[in-house]
Amino acid sequence: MYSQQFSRRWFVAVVMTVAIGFSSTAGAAETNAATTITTKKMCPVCAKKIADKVRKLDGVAEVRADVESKTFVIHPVRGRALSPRELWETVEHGGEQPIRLAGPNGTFEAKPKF
Ligand SMILES: [Cu+2]
Repeated sequence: MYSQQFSRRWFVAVVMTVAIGFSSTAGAAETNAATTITTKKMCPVCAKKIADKVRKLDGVAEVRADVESKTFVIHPVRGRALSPRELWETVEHGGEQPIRLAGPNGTFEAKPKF
């Protein structure tokens, strides 16, 4: 009797933790999701130049370039949406060819239309 009640309480506690954890993750994804752009090649010089250009775009809070994985991870200012097309073009104009963009608006393997 005692142990049954105990395990039921435990079960409720676990379910609540999972629910809270899930909803806070979902909330973060809506308002502050990062965009990851993968490029065909990436040299350190272009990576830095492109990161500096992307960082200057309106609504961008933080950019990290990783030469090893050929990716740029772009974080928006909280609550701001970034244009996948503008991000793609900024990387392209900086001298590297994007091959994939994954962000809150979806995943693209060609230049997004918006
Ligand atoms: Cu380069």
